[in-house]
Amino acid sequence: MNPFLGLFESARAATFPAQQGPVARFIFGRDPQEAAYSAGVEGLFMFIFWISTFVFIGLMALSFYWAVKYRRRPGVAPPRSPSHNTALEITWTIIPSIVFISLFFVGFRVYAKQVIAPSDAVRLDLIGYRWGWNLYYPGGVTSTETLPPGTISASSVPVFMFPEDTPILLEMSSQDVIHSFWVPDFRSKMDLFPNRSTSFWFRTSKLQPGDMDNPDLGYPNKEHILYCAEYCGDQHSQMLGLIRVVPREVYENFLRNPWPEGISLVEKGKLLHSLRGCNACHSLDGSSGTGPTWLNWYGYEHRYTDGSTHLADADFTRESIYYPGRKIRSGYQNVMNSYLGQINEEEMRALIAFMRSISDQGGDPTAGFPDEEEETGGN
Ligand code: HEC
Ligand SMILES: [Cu+2]
Repeated sequence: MNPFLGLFESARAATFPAQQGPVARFIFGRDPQEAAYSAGVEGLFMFIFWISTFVFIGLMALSFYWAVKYRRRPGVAPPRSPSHNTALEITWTIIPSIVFISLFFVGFRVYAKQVIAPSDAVRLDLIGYRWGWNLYYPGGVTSTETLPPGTISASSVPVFMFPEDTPILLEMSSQDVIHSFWVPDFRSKMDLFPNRSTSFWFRTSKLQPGDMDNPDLGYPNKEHILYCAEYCGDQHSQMLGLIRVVPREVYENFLRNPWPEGISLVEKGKLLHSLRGCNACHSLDGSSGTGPTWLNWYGYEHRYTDGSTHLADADFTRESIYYPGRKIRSGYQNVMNSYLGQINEEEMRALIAFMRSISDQGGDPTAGFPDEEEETGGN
């Protein structure tokens, strides 16, 4: 390490230890425990906080003291101000300079730590969209779990698993507008852009037997809430995720076998409706949102802005999901993104089975895959 940097760093570490003090706890709330999470952001914040507090209290005390000491008194003529004092002027130049320059070095170090990920970090792709997150694990695996509505948000929230005690590098981009990855527990955030990639890294904590943020899981885990910190439209406030740090075996098991055991195609489709964010625009209860409801959609004829009508069958569903701009449903805007390359064949079948299952014209969704046999309903 550069000896100059080392000097400032050890000075900072000696004055402000990595352990969260009572004031830091008051300001930040929950202790992230491991300084690695926050790349020293919290320490840097407290460093600046204490310097500012010290200067503020010092200045206020001195002004008050002098205001009293040199107040106007009857019979005492005001003394002439000194024109200058070399020793004093040098002191008040040099001391603040040292303080500010040290802030630069300490800050730069934290910044560098934060932008340069360790070379052994696990790289994962994170895509932000209106209004949700897709995290792609190796082999195209995506999250298969959501928190039910009402747990931390009015809508369901995807759960993203990460192995414990591992550096994670997220390669991020956005599908539509600017979003921002923000996990308050990590003390830091990073924007996601539609036309550029950005990255964010953090180290997950080493789990202790007592780490049981979700006691129902039966194994140690820590949970952190992920927010979007860049206003991105209607349901920006619901653009949440849950980051769950789990033991390595649990993570590896998930990669091998992402779907819960014995889950049916229809249930899978129902999960995908919230996991892939379709729920932001498509209701299941007949109410229309940004997009048409899925209730009794499949197997019926619908009207489109070019004046045509179409039967909602398997083929048309596939086209609507991969090429949503081709036929715009009357009364709606062309705001749905194409899911080409993001929803694979298995997931498409699950979605179709689910849409059939909630339509009284859908036939029996378990009777076979719609693209493999004659349609049962609507034709
Ligand atoms: C940002 C809002 C939004 C999201 C997210 C969204 N859609 Fe849509 N979707 C729409 C809108 C608006 C329409 C109607 C306009 C059109 O036909 O393109 C639509 C139309 C559709 C249609 C055709 C409906 C019809 O009557 O023709 C299907 C099928 C569909 N979406 C499926 C999905 C699936 C599956 C997902 C999730 C993987 C999804 N949508 C995510 C807004 C959205
Ligand atoms: Cu957003």
